Amino acid sequence: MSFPQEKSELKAEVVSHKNPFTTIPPQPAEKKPGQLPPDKVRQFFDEGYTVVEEFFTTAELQHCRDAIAEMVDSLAQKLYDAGKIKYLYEEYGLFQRLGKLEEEFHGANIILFKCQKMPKAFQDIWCNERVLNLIEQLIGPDIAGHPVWNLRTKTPRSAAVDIPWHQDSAYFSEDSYDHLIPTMWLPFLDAVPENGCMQVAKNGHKSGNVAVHTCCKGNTWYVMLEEEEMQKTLGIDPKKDILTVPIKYGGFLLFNNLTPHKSLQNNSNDVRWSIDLRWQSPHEKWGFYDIADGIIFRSSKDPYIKPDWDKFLSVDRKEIWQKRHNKQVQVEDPFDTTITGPWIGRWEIVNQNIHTEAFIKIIDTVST
Ligand SMILES: O=C(O)CCC(=O)C(=O)O
Ligand SMILES: [Fe+2]
Repeated sequence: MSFPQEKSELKAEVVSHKNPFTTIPPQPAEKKPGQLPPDKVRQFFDEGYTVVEEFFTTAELQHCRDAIAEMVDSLAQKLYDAGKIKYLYEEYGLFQRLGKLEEEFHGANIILFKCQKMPKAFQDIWCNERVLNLIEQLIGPDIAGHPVWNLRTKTPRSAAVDIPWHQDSAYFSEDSYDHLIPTMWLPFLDAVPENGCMQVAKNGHKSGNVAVHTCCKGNTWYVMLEEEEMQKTLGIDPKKDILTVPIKYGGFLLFNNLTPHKSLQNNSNDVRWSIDLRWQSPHEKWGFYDIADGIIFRSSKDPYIKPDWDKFLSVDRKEIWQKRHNKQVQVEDPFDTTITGPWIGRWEIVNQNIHTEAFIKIIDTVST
C-alpha cells in the first residue's frame, strides 16, 4: 500500500468517528423562529447542557397544565370509585391535589407516572415548529420524537420520585449509544432547589462513554450512577462540574443522553410537575429494546410530512414487552405501583425490591 493511500484512509476514518455529542452539525442556512443563539448551541455541545429561557408563552403552557389537572382529576375519581380514598380533594389546585391524594393513597404519584398517556397539549409541544427549528440546530433537518418520554409527578418528600444520578443512555438499549438524543426538560412552574430542580454534571458527555450503572435505588426502579464512577469513567470533577440548574416557568433545560443528571428532593409544598421529551434522527436506532419506535416530525426529503400520531399512540408498550416473555399478558391491578422494564436487566442488581422482583419474575417465565 502506498503512503498517500494510507494517509487518505486515515483521514476518512477520523472524519467518520467524529463524536456526535461534541460536534456541532452544519447549522441551518435559514434563520427561523425559535432557533438558539450560537453561544447556546456551542454550550450544548461543549458542556452537554444549556438552559433556554422565556421560550414558551404562559398560554401555550396553560394547555399542558390543564391537561395535567384533568389527569389528576381522573386518577382521583378512579381511586374514589374503587374505595381507595374517602375524599376527592377537588378544591385543591394543580400544585396541591396530587400531594393530597398521595397522603391518603401512598403511590398515587407512581400510578399517574405509569399511565403514560400523552395528552394533545404535550404532543403540541413535542412537534411545535419553533421547538423543531431549535432541535434542527442540534441534530439536523431529519427529526423524530424519541419513544421515551415522561410526565414527572414529583410530589413533596416522596422518595419514589427522587431520581439519582444517571445518563439517560443507561435506560436505553446499546444500539442507541452512538448517536445524539437531546432531551428537553420542561417544568410547569419555576423549578428551584427547594422544589427539586435538576442538577447536571457538565462535561460528562465528553468521553462519549456510558458509565457503569447499578440497579435499583432504594424502593424505586431507577438505575444509579455513583459519583466515583462518574469521576473515573466520565472524567467529571465533582467540585467544578456538578451544577444545580433552576429553570423559570416558560424556559427549559436541554441536555443529551450522555449528560449525567439527577433531581433534588422536593422539600416544598407544591408538586414539581415537568415533562421530558426527546428527539433523534429517524435514521438511527431508537434504543428502546424494539418495544416502540419514535415518531417522524420532519424529513429533509418531504417538507409536507405529517406525524402519524394514531400509529405512535396505539402501541401498548407494556403488552409488547410482556408478550415477548409470557404467552399471556398479565392483567394488572390498576392500582399496582410496581414498575418494571428492560433497563433493569441491563445493569447489576445491587438492591432487590418489588420492582426488581417483578422484573425477574417476568424474565424467569421464559425459561420455565
Ligand atoms: O424530572 C426528574 O426528576 C428527572 C428527569 C430525568 O431524569 C430526565 O428528564 O431524563
Ligand atoms: Fe434522565
